[in-house]
Amino acid sequence: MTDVDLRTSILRHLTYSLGSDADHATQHDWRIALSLAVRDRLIENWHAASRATRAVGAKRVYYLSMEFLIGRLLEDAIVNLRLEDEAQQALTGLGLDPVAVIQDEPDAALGNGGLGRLAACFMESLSTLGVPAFGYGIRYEHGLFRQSFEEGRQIETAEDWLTQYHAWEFERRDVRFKMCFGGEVVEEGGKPVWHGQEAVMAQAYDTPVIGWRGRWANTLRLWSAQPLHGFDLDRFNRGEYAAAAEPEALARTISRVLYPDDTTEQGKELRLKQEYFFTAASLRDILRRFEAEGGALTDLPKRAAIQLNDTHPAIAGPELVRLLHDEREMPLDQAIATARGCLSYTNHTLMPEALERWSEDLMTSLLPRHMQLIERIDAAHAAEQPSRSVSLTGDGEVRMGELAFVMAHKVNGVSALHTDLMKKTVFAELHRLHPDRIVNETNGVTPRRWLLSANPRLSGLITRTIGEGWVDDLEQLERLEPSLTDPAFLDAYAAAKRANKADLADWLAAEHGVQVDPDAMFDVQIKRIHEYKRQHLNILEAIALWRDIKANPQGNWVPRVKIFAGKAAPGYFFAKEIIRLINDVAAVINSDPETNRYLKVIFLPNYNVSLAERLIPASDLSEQISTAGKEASGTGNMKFALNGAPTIGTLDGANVEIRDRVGARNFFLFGMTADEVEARRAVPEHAAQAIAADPRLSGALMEISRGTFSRRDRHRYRGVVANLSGADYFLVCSDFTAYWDAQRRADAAFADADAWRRMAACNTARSGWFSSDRTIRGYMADIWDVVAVRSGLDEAMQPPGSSLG
Ligand code: F58
Repeated sequence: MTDVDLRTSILRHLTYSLGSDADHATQHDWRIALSLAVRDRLIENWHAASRATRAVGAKRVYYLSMEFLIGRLLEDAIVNLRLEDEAQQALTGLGLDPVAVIQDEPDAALGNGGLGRLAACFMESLSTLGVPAFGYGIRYEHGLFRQSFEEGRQIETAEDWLTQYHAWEFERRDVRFKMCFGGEVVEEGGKPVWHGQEAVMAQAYDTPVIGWRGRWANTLRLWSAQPLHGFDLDRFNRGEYAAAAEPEALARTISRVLYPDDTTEQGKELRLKQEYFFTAASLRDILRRFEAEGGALTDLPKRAAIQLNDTHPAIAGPELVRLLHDEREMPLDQAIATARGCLSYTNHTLMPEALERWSEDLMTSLLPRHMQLIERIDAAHAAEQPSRSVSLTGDGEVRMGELAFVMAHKVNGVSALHTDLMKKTVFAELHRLHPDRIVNETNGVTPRRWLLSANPRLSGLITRTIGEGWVDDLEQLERLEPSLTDPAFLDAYAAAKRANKADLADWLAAEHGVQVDPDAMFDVQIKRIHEYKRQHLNILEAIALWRDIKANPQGNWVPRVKIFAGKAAPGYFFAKEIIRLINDVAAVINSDPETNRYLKVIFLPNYNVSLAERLIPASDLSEQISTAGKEASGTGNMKFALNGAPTIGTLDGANVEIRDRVGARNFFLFGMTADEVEARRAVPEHAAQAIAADPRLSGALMEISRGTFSRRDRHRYRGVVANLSGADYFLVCSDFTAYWDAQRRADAAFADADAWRRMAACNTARSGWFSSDRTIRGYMADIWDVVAVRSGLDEAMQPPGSSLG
């Protein structure tokens, strides 16, 4: 394939794969033709990678995740295959705008936020490192909902990425498994046998995940739910048209839509079905591969490392025990030990309401054999602990976190602070019983997408300065250190940022009709809307600042553009109120002629991976202001630091480690620590005290209460104000003054352009540790016990006909 030039290949695909021709082709046709032409360049390496894995009998990583927030695939493939120049030339030669063609691709939004994006970064790093791996998840027909605003309020509509031709996936007609639900367990020949009542087919769809330089590609295998039997012709012929199609519709429901909830999924039977559906199909596939390759079942842990991304696939424990014990006659204790040898579990939250629990009744009716096995696993575990202090069930519920913990040989947190808190809080007792089980693997992000591809100006400068080794060895960014005092480098650094900001300003004007000054500070908070992430703290500061500017319009203000983006779970009323408040405040502040030279507030709709790629390279200040102890890690924080936006933040999640690395002087720290938060909550009237002590805070709240931002409905935000001045669980008021002060420190620093560019460049130079390559190496050594399979890969790079071809 490599001998065919890209332009020829695009034209061939346009003609022969799409049946279109250059005169009539739409942007979409060109984009698909380009995708297929690029895809041709990676298929052989993809196959070579799996042949190399089989040839050496390598252990594989299986990453089980309900979510893979992969975003656009075409640009990623072009960048990783180093086809940028070729693609650019081919497209311009065809009279097309390369940017428009690339941006024609819809995001694959198969995730809610950080957890799903982490899975996508991990898949890319596994391929870059040459580690044999499969990602397993669900091929949702509809990803995360699309967000728009109506009078400032969030409106959700269905997302439909799959209505377009999806150039990157392959349906595997030969990989399908029957999955059962419900029914009963009966004794047959002295053995319990589960007879499911309802069944659906899990159909595999594969997407190649290409690593840096295309040296290795792994597979993302997503399951789609399909009916077991086709269409019911008898019923149709009897005139029962709807009924004839019913079984199909019902079966497909399972992979129809991604749950958008940020809270517990209790009582949602469909969610439990989704979890079991993809987990069980994946395990079936893993065992099929293992058995095809041969080996004693007890050796499964030597060949398969199965990582559970949160508790959503925690049913893997009992299911694997069932497959080994019930279906393959391994003694129960050995089955439990074998399953544990394979399984490990990543925790992403300490918030009690987000820890999954399923009612025992639901579990019994949907998965009767699993409920029995959970009881057996619980009993076996209880026998090991004299105090019997931990139980997998209680109050009529199955505790999925505890189940995942007990069935895993390693359990990890996602930042140093989070892991420490896991040991002290949610898993304190289990940690005491199994002191070696919990390990920390601080999150990371892939530098290919989040720096090389998203920020070509900065990555070009870095490559010109230190060479391109940093792309897959991000700690080489340290080599920028001597340049941090070189005025020519700093000028170029600042020029790259300024150009990114000018591009963003143009886009904001063209797409959203807002004018912003590219020399203002771009202050950005983009993430899910949640009380603990405290977007309301940010907007309160904006209101207070606006009041201060109005009181002294001649003052020496540092111009700011506050940019927000993020979705609220459809059922999370308070989060939706925060969105509306920010939009209402923006409308008033942006149209105030007295202040709008200095302050603008923008809430961009429909936050997704592509929007993040646009915003982060153009940001000056990164808002990471969660209540300490609540954000497990954060990964956006790393992307901003890497792209030269210093953080204003609390000592929470990975902020702590970012600050340790970039240096305290290059980080605007504020707020209570996790310990202080606990103590403060115990103070009676803590919010009222904080409000009384800070006239800026009371002024901002007063402005909201009196309807300044909701003139036709003065009481609109009564609930928000009551929450903040009452329980204020997330301590917005108690942290306000410290936040205000930190913002003014940021203003002062920004006003000194030389100091600011040094601070920004320092963030880039010192963030190399936050690569997901480093994180994956940690999992490989501490949890999975796998090694990379790189030998033969350079041959795999050869055209067909080479030794591996
Ligand atoms: C996030 N969790 C953490 N959950 O909040 C964040 O601190 C961390 O950096 C990230 O994981 C990666 O470790 C998260 O994104 C979800 O989106 C769940 C999806 C399923 C429903 C419950 C929330």
